[in-house]
Amino acid sequence: MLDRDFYVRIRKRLADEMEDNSFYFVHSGSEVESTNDECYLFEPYRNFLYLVGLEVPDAVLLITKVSGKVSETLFMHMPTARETMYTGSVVNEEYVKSVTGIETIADEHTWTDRISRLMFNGVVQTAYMDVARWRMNYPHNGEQKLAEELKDAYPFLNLRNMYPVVAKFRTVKEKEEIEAHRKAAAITNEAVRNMLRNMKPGMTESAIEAYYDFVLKSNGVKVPAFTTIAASGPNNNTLHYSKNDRVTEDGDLILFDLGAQVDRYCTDVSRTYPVNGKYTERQKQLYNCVLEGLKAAEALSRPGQKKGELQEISKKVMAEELIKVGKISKPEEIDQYYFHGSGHFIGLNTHDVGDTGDTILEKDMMFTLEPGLYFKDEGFGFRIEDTILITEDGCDVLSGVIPKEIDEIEAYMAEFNR
Ligand SMILES: [Mn+2]
Repeated sequence: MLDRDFYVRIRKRLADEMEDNSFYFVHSGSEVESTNDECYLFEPYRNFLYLVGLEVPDAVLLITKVSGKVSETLFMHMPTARETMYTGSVVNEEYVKSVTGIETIADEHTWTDRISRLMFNGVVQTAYMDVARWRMNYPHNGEQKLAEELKDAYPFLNLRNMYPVVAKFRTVKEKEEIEAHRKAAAITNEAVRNMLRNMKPGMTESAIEAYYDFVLKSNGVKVPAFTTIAASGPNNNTLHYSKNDRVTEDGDLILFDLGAQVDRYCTDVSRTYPVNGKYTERQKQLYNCVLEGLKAAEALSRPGQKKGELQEISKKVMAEELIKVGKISKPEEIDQYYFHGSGHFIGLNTHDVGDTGDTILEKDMMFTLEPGLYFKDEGFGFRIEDTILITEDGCDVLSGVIPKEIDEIEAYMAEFNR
């Protein structure tokens, strides 16, 4: 987790958004059964994590604002002595207070009593839930169940959704978050370089990927930000390829789309490298069309720029480059080689929240740019993606140290047994 001051600051900002005589509640999410006695890896609800810093299931943060007075309570299950014996958990009340800055920690079962007391004198008429829904038909989560119970007991309650407000906060990073992002990018850089040092034709995509995983785990990153794509040869052209079981061949390119995470702050990077350390002349020619497209968009990434325009810029430049090399004759013909969006916000999610579609970039926003060109007819494709931080007057490409210039890539790979 980040420094306690961060969470205290964000909760204060949230409380400032609440009207008087109201309360806000956010549920941390629940464990989901997978098979037999196993559960899927726990994924905390990111707005809870953003406000509290703890990854515990079935906890609820309650912020009340009554007659101008703000108070915070965290309802959660404290590990019993027996549970601690099994898991070695260090979680107790003192620990929770010290990492979250929340002064009142309450047993999860006292929620009903607390809400009853809060609602009894009739002063509170508004409650803010925090619900993000990707699909209307997904099962109801803990947050929605709490909201339904409240509405059932207090039908007059004015229920509102704070999710978009918190999502908006998350689009502009605090210094602690940027620090975590920088660490994640540095680990990703080291991990990608470890693959470059060790890969050669004949290895499976997964064996190459293992050199990446080794560096992540060595740096305390237990799981990457998302499932690694290591797509060689014809698999370059499958956008979300993740089988990673093909045996690489001499002359193949391998397209990586990957990233480490630190405190859940993600990196998302794509690179397309020659497995044997050298691009063919044709590969170089077409690779540079994508690279120019990325660089053109990065050059315009600064405060005041419409985020949505950046991908059009990449596309326009790539089309010009493809015309120069004679691959296409009219700009619109690029559509047969380029068919996905280029870039998304990044943060506590790889595809992060808060992009309204007409976002104007501001200092400390973070996003990715990821142009690609996919040539089924040539047997290979490319994607090059960076994780970008908007600065005062431009941008800082956090993943920029991960080799993407052809000369740099070939020189680096040549240092290692080639
Ligand atoms: Mn991406």
